Amino acid sequence: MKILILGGDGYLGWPTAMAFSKKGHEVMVVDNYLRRNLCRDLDVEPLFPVPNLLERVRLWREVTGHEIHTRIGDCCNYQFLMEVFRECRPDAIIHYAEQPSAPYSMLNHGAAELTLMNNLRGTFNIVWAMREQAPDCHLVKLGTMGEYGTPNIDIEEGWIEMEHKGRRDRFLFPRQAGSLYHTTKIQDTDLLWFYVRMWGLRVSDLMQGPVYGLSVNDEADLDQRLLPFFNYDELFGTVLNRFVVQAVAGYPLTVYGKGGQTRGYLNLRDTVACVELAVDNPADHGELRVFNQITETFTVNELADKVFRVGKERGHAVEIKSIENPRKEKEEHYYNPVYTGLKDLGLTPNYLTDEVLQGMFEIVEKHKDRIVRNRIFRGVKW
Ligand code: USQ
Repeated sequence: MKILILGGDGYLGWPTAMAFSKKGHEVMVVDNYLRRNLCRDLDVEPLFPVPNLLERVRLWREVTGHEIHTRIGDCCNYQFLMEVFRECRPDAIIHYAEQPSAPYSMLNHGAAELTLMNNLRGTFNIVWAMREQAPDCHLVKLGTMGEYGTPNIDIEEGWIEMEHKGRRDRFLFPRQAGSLYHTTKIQDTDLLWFYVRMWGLRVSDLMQGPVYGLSVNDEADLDQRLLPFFNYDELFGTVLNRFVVQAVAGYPLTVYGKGGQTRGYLNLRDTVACVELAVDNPADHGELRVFNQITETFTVNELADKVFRVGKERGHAVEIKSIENPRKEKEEHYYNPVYTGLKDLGLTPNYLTDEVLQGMFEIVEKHKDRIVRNRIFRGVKW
């Protein structure tokens, strides 16, 4: 298949590009380096330097013999995007091209505006480019479990049947996000559902939880220049990745508030597997298909305890310290999402075992000297 990966330089995008290329698909990757530039400007660079996209593609070719095509540009630029579509003629589009950080979106007016404009304009342009250039193509869009928030009822897989005054209908599951970033994902879903109804587009919307991990394939394990970004800062690092770095640095694990916040988590390897499953089993014309893309749920305290135990075994002086929560979120709550769709398609999860954590520790320890402590917590308040 011809696979177009938008946002292909990122934490999820690059591993996805390697996976599809390895399987023999024709892959084109687009990125405008937004994430790299924001990290540089805000002094929150990842744990180790990552070669730019053109260098990574060269390396990938050397290691595997496979070609990945690249275009550096912005999905908010409709002309550029149309050119990409004309050139690639995709069978499937994987859309990661968004500002992905909740704390960044709450930083100040400029960051909030960038998040809102970038995420919505990008999605809007993609929908239009599909209609104009590739109406049969399947869009796989990265959404987030955070679209649902933490309601006091079970979270269904995207849709809910409702009975009201004796009549029934099916609706998108109610959504109430906890950051502007998460809100833009809700707005994306609304845009997509509108255009699916109007134009019969084929869309899979993946409601993903926080991702952890670094190991993606044998090639990157051997040549670590092929590894994805690994952010451990408050803005772009996800909680488990942060905790492992904190444990190695001897920085008390930053549990926000009571630590009872529960989320659905997944291994980076499973993100890639889920996206592959979605591409291999496309949505129909006029269908917005939603999957809850998580493999298990944990509270923040449970994650901290795991990192504490494995970190201690490896000889680190790990400490857990609850700090005042900079976010506005429930710290103790009901959380029971359904996540059977991707397993029904064949997902075999890589659960968060001690072995997986040991693997994360191994890589982080190699880069211990690069950890910059003042990147870990700055206290971006909601
Ligand atoms: N948390 C801590 N200490 C920390 C960092 C986070 O207690 O040092 C807590 C947060 O308050 C939150 C939970 O851990 O309750 C998860 O935080 P996170 O920073 O790992 O995840 P989040 O900001 O929600 O965003 C991440 C990704 C985002 C994705 C989302 C999925 O950055 O792109 O959409 O996970 S979800 O959380 O399910 O919405």
